[in-house]
Amino acid sequence: MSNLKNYSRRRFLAQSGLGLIAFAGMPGFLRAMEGMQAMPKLTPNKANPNFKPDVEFDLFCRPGAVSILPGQQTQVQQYAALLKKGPKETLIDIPGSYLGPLIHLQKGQKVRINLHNKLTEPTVAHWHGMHVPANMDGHPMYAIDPGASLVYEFEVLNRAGMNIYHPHPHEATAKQVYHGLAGALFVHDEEEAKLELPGGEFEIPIVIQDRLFDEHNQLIYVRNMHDRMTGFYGDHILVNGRPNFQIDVASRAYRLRVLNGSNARIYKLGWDDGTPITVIGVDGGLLEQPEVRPYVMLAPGERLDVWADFSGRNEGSQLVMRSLPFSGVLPKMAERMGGMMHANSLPVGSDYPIFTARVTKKVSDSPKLPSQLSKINRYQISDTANPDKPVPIGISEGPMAMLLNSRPYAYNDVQDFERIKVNTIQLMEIFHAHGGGGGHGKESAPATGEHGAEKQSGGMGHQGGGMGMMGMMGMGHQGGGMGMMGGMKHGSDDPKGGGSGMGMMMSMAHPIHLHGQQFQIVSRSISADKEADYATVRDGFIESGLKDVVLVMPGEKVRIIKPFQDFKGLFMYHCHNLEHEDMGMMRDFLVE
Ligand SMILES: [Cu+2]
Repeated sequence: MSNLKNYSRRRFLAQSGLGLIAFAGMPGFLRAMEGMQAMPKLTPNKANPNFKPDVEFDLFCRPGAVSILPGQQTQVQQYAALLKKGPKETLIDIPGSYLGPLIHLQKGQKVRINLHNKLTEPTVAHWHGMHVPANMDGHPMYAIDPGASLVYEFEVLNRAGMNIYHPHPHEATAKQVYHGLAGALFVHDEEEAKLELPGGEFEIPIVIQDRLFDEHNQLIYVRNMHDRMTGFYGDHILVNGRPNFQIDVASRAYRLRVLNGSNARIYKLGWDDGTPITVIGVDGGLLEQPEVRPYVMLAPGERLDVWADFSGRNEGSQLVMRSLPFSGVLPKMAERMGGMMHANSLPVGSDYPIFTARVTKKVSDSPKLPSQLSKINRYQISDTANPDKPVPIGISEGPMAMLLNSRPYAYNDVQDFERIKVNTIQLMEIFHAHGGGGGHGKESAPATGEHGAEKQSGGMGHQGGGMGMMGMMGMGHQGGGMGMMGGMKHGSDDPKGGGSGMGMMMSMAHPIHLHGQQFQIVSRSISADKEADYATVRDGFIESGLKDVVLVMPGEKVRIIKPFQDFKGLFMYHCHNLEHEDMGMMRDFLVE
């Protein structure tokens, strides 16, 4: 409380009725109060002379300017790459885009990537979806200063799939991704090659992002705490960095490699003429068999492999991929507060176009959709090391912050339940534990917990995230504090644990991402009071493939099985709503 300016600003916000959301920026402050450790600064990894790469390239992070909207160019940050060794198809630029080049790797390749920071701030690259050693995973502790370089060396162990590379520096991931630092990384293998799926010009990356521009075509980013609490939303949909994206297609089958590269926006993808979507893969690669759905949900960080067959369509016809209407992903409170802040002309869950496919050529031949795509090695709950005691991933939603397991991110703050034995398969449960940064232990337990996680996460409330923290900050003595406490108490007094409580008011959908190997989704369950909203999204979740992001809706509980093989060290788990991540909605598993 030494910062008088912050104090008066907070008091002002509290008195003006904005206090509840203004506290969203607190985790950094909480961390300071608790004396948690600062992120260490490590010496950047150098090339290992004994590592013989099959592929090597330089990857530059640098400022740039690109034409996105008509008129003035937009200042961005972007990845650029230079191949030093390996097949020339390894790197494919997307012309005119701020996105980094498409990286194509083969399973089994040894890869060296030299990351060069040409920005004016620290950065580090993370290979989202890739199973690599902890010190190659782009943990924030490996961030490098401007002018510095960092060498990554790893063998490609993943099966074929679409992955993402993006920055992961401490509390600056969202801003850097938003300004353009992101790209797609494809792994290919024999299982995929045998299928002879549409390739070359018939395989099209579709990276969906939303951005907000000022009158000079420059990117606008977070303006207030409300933008952080809900995540940041633009009002222009870009595909591969372009507005009003169109593809010209022949009347045959295409393979669309779709990635939601948005910071926070969730899409409900569907074709405008009601044609169902045929999905052949998700985050962790090909499904075993195609799935046909009326629509598919795609949250930040999630990928979709779509079989889009334009056979039989006439030259001149077009098909539009839209985001269809849905509800329930934003906090009810934010919906109300939203009206007082900056109204977005493209509300989440409204109906709007993503891109258009125009049939410009009639052909008679098309590849056929294989009925069997791949074989997935599946685990049973009995294969897990903890069938009766799932590792808890509690989504802690409070007026102060969005957190995981009631604790803001801090380096070297690994709790007992976050220690994982290497080469084990773990059962994990993601659930909403209401009462975020200031949450009380009682509500930290899962609403319907009948398992070990209840005890573990309940205990956490007492260790750090609970009332003690509120007392420590002296909230109760300051204007808005009491009101907030009152609201939270009210919530815990409610026998159903929700509806009128503050946690419930802040409850929203979170795309939860776990670093390292992909997981299976075992089960999802939704609380009865959320059924109506859930009905607008439920048919859009694909559970038959391997995932590394799962969208957890308000009132939803998701059980997953995740292997932790081969590598020891710190592996992050976090919300892939990137504003939430930077707010501290991130933790580490220590694999040992
Ligand atoms: Cu989140």
